[in-house]
Amino acid sequence: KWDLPTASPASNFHTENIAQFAADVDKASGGKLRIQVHPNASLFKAPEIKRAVQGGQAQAGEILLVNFENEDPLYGLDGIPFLATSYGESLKLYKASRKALDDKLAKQGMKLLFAVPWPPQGIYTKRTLASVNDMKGLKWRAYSPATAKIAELVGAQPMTVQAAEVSQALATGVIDSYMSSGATGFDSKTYEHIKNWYDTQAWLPKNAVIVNKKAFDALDKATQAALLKAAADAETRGWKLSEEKNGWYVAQLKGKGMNILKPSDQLTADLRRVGNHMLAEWQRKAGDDGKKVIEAYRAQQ
Ligand code: PCA
Repeated sequence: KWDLPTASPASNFHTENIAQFAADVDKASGGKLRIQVHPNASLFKAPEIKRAVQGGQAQAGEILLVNFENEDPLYGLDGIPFLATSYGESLKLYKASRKALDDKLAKQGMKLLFAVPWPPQGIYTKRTLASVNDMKGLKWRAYSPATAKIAELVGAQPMTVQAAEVSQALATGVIDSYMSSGATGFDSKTYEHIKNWYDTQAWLPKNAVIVNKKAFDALDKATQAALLKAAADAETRGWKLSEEKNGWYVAQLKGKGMNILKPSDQLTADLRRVGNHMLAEWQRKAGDDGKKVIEAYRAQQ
């Protein structure tokens, strides 16, 4: 019996996908491997899940890769604004980086089972934004080093708040803006506090389901095969689900009275400049390994 902690609520599409994955594993292994999913950061908080899997406190877990960019730039690849902005591009970026990602995790005693993107990231803000000048002084919720960096570059005040605490941070006025998907805006009932969402489609960060290597190796061959098959299915299903539910989530926000806004040309150009700056910085930090991944990504375009 395995534990699999996640940070999202049970109703989130990632968690639903993982619940299906666990059910598939149970069935395909003839009940030999039972995976208990712990949603909503109930077992470990989002930033603690990776270390818990590494240390074997949990056999498996779901992490947001960009949370770990300070550990290694590779984890931050899919959080670079405007590098990959659609599901198609995001899949290419994943293909270009999957091996490097799995190798990195292997060095840390883990294994990548599957990864699924969040829907494209837009800006939740009480203010209306004509350009990045209007972002100065925003109380900006960050969920990763890159989203904190954006705040720094546009003159906003970054504050790290995990998704599970966004609702609280909005209610108490600690934050008045952030970038994320329609999914997280819906899960956190952001529409109760913020009226505007700029659909910038800036990047699609991925969640990854990882497993402790020793726990994996301890399974018999047939169970390992069943697990990997269910993981491959979950990956395919998760990418589809993310794309399908993206429209649904945005429609819910609209239904709750939010303005879904197309960013102005000026705002788009300004944000792209921010993205270019961050890509250059990322490439400096990621060195030759990073260069290879970016080249493999560009080669598919
Ligand atoms: N939701 C997560 C990460 C990206 C997303 O869409 C969050 O806001 O924490």
